[in-house]
Amino acid sequence: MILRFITSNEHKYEEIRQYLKERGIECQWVRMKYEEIQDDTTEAISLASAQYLRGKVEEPFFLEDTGLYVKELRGFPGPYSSYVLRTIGNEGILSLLKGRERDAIFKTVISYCENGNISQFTGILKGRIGEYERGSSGFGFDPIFIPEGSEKSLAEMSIREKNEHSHRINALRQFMEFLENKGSA
Ligand code: ITT
Repeated sequence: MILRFITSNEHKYEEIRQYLKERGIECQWVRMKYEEIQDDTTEAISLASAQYLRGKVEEPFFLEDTGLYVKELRGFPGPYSSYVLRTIGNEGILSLLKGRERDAIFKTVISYCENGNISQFTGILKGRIGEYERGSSGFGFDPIFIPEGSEKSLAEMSIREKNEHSHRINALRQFMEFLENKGSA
């Protein structure tokens, strides 16, 4: 089967494409930027995006919304992650956290739309915010995020290494199980 993935973000597509390719599943990139609502949860934003695209993009399709949640900042930037990256950036987060606890999680919520029905799959990656930016692969917050049990930031990993534990792939695994149980993948 071919899975249609709607995103404007080439890195997200590449991570998902590689994971699916190794499992013999083809991923088709629908490259578009769509309107995203502002809400307090990643789940709600992901769902609203799928509802907005339903009827506009050929089904079945999926998309995902991702946020970085820093415990000490009570979950900030969470659903405001894009805006925060564009404004204060990784350096801004590092200054907010000087001398403070650094626990954080990444959360990805995939929304899959088939025959007008939307199903959601959530994946989490636990870790901490490093003391400074490290590494040059990946994108977004990768240089400041160190997964639990790792010495490296996500930006110091290859896509394959990042995919072993990432929020995105954890959500994708559940999505794949759902399709297998339905007999579609
Ligand atoms: P879409 O078209 O799929 O919405 P986007 O880049 O706008 O692409 P999000 O709103 O889901 O994606 O992402 C919020 C921000 O979090 C965005 O600035 C990303 O760069 C960043 N981000 C998302 N996933 C990440 C990851 O795996 N590692 C580091 N940063 C990530």
